[in-house]
Amino acid sequence: MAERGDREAFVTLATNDTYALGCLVLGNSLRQRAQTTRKLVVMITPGVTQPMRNQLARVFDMIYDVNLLDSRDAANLQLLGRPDLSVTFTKLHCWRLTMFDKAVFLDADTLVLQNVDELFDREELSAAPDAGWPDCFNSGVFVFRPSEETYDSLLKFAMSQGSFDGGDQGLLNMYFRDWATKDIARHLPFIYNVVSQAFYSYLPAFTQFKDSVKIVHFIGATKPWHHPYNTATKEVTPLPETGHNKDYLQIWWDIFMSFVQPTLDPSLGGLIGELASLSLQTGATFGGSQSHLSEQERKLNWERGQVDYLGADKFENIKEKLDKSMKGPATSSKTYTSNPFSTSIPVSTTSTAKKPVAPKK
Ligand SMILES: [Mn+2]
Repeated sequence: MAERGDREAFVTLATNDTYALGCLVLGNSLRQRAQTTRKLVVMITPGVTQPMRNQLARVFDMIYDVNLLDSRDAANLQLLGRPDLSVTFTKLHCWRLTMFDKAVFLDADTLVLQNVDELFDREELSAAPDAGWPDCFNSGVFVFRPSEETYDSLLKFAMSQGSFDGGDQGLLNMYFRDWATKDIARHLPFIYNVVSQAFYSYLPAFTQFKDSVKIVHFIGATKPWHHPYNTATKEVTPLPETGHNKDYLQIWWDIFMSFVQPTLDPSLGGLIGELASLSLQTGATFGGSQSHLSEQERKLNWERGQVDYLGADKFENIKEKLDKSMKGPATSSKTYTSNPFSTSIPVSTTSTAKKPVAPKK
């Protein structure tokens, strides 16, 4: 019988190259900082390029390809007609990792500060309360048991019930609906999923307990890689209004510069290429602004419920866009470009698919 460490895994998900950056830092935080004895798995969609895939292979024990078009059963085929659920569907694939007895899912925007291998002693579904509505769990960190049966059941549930927030969190909270009341052992302490703005909402508690924090979650549209970083001082400057804690951002950047940046491929374009070209000698400051959110990323964030209310998605901008398209020439259909599967799924603009309005995750 295999060692327990081989039958249990931490699982994360990258839907594009930028989120793959988050996965790389997360993976290194688990290995270098937390010294985990368990396997590391990253699920990737076709939105991740080969060079980034190679990067991920340096850190993760297993790369698991998730492709919506690998339709396997009727429920999958039905989902093809429901692009609003496709991002949700992607995360559910973690239940198909049945080579593992138990697993812990971690969002790509989480960071592990201390060893958390004790999470594998918990049962499905264990998760920490969501800071916004504590009777719901936050789906950025959860313990689960891979099972094809559960996966099918989740898909069927998704098809019939949808998700109240349009994302995986709403769906999983509806599916595991007795989480809040049934068994306190399935409530992970908040220290396993501390939103990095926690110090802002309850400073005395943050001051009291910050040394016991084990996992940080950088919720919201702005991610650690969007903040400006100075290569001479090796310091990150948190963007105002994001509420991200500087100490946590600094740990993220320290891990990134030590273990990820040196091996990034400078030939990659955009944000990744820019990060790969960062030289410690020149003392350059890495950009760090909302403009680093590409149009596609921004749409993906929107779909995930990470709406940039104060920036690009603010009401005036949306209204302006609406006014423009209402005055503009009528178009019969166009390709929906806000999810990783967009290139393959043309969606009529008259689709009644509802826009998700998930809380920030
Ligand atoms: Mn998240």
